[in-house]
Amino acid sequence: MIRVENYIGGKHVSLQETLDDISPLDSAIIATIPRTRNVDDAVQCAIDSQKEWGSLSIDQRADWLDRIADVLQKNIEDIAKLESMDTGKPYEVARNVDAERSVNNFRFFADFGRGMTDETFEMKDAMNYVIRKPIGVVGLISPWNLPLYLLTWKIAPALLMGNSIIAKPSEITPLTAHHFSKLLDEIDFPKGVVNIVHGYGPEVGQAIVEHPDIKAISFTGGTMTGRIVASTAAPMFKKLSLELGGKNSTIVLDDADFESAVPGVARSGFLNSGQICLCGSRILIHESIYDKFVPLLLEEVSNMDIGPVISEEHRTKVLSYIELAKQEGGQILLGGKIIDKPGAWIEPTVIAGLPTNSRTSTEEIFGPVVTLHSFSSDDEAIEIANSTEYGLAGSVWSKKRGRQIAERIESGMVWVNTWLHRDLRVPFGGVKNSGVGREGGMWSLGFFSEAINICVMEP
Ligand code: TXE
Repeated sequence: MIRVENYIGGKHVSLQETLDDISPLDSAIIATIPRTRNVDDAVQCAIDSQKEWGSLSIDQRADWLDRIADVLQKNIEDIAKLESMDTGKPYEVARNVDAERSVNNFRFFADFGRGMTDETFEMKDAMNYVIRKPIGVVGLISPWNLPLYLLTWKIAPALLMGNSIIAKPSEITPLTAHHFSKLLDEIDFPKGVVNIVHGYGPEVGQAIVEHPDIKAISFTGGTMTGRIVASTAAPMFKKLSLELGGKNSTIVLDDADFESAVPGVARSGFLNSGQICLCGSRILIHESIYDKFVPLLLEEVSNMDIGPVISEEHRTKVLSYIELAKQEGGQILLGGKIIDKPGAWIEPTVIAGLPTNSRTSTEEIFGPVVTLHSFSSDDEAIEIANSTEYGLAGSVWSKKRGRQIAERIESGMVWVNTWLHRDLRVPFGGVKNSGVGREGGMWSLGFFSEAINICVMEP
C-alpha cells in the first residue's frame, strides 16, 4: 500500500484524513492520499521561494529543467509501472506515451527557453522592448487520463518562466505526481518552488482556484468543472487556461489511403481506452467506401490491446451511453458489454446507425466507444463535424483533400492522415466548449508570464 503525501516546502506531509486510491485493474486499494482542504501553508512556501527562483536567469532555470528531465529519464520504468497501475493502461502505453512525454516536456521547454529571442519593436523616434516577468504563484490542476504527462506539460513552462507552483493532480491518479515529488528531492530541487497537494477537486481544487495569492490557474479537465473553475477565477481577474472536453470527428474521405487510415482511425478512437480528450469518437465515412472500410476497422479494433477504463464508476457512465445508444436506434457492431473480471473492464464498442445529432454521438463519453456515420459529400461531413458544442480536435484521412477539409473544421487542432502526432511548439487547445487559451511553445510561455513593454525615447 503506497502512502501518498503532500509535498509542501520541500517536505512530505501526511494528514489524518485520507482517501483511497483504487486500481482499475482489479479494484484493489493501492494507495491512500491526504484529504487536503486548505492550501495556505503551501501558498506561503510558494511565495517565500518564488523570489529567489524568479530571480534566476532563463538559462539557469532551463538547466534545472534539464536536471528534472535527467532524473525522470533515469526512473522512466518506475514511472511507467506506477502510471499503468494507477490508470489501468497497458504498460507499453504508460511507458511510450505517458512517461516518455513527461521527460520530453522538461527537455523541450529547457531548449525552447534557451532559444527565446528578444522581443523589440523599433519606432522612428523610440525603441520598445518586452520583458517577461513571472506571474508569481500559479495553480495547476490536472485530470486522471494522462496524469504525469499533463501535469508536467504545465509544470515545465511555469517553472521556466520563474513561477512557483501549487499543483493538484487528480485524486483518482496520484501516484506519479507523488513519485515526481520524491525525484525533486533526489536532485535537491529548490524547496517550496514546487508544491503538490492531493484531495478532492471541490475541496482542495476549489481552495487553489479561490486563493487570493494564486494569480493564475491552468486547468485541464471536464467542461462542467471548467465552468466552475472559471466562475471562481474570472471575477478575481486571475489568468486562466482551460483545456476541457471534446467530441472529436474523424473524417474518412472517399480517396482515403486504407493502409494508414484503418489503423490510424482505430488508434484515434481507442488509445488509452478512448480516455484522451483528443480521441476521435465520431467516425464519419464516405458512403462509397463505408461497406469496405467498416469490416476492416472492426477487425483492427478487435486486435488492439485495450485496458480497462479508470474506475467502475466511470464504466457505469460509459455503459449508460451504450444503453442510451440502443434507445436512440443504434446498432452495436462490436462489444457493448462488461468484461467479467475484477476491475473496470469493458469491451471496445462500435455503434452504427445513430442519427448524427443523437445524444450518444454528440456528448462526450470518454471511453472505448465510437459511433459510425456515413456522409455523401465533403460539405455534409463538415456540417456533421461542426455540429457539437465542442471544438477541440479532429482528423481527416484523404490523399488529396485533407487540408481544405481540415481548415473548415471548427476545432483547435486537426490532423491530416495522422493523429496525435505532436510538435510541442504548436498551439494546443480548443474552441467552443472545449476551452479557452492555448498551451505549447510560446503559448505556454506567454500564459505563464506577464509581458511588460518598455518604450525608450532618447532625450
Ligand atoms: O476531469 P475533472 P477528469 C477532460 C476530458 C474529460 C475530463 C476527464 O475530456 O472530460 O477531462 O478528466 C479537479 N475546482 N480532459 O474526470 O473531473 C479534479 O480533482 C477545482 C480534457 O479528471 O474535471 C481533477 O484534478 N478543481 C483535456 C481535475 O479537476 C476541481 C485532456 C479534473 O477533474 C473541481 C484530458 C473544482 N470544483 C482530459 N472539481 C484537454 N482538453 O486537453 C474537480 N476538480
